[in-house]
Amino acid sequence: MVSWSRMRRVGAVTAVVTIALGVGVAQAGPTVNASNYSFKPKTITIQKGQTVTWKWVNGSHTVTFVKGSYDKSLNRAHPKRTRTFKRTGTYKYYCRFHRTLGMTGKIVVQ
Ligand SMILES: [Cu+2]
Repeated sequence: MVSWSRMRRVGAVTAVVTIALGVGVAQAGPTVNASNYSFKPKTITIQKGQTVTWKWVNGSHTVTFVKGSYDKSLNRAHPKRTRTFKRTGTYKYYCRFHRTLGMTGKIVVQ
């Protein structure tokens, strides 16, 4: 039998955690490396609210999502791109220059 005071304490801690997450601070997430001619890892799974970072390794690429308007170049001048995923789902993306070479990737947001 859990005492009432203990239940209240657990409730308070839960409230604090919920508020902290609700502030909207992007949580760090995994990094995808973009090189000639692939994204590595090709598929990643993250939690809702996490931020993915794409890192330029070599060549000239884009991070272009199949759905939506996210379309960013990734090259020496722009060696890092980030996107925060607020909704669950599967997000497919590709490089506009090397899509036919199989330079595609997928983010699974749980
Ligand atoms: Cu490319």
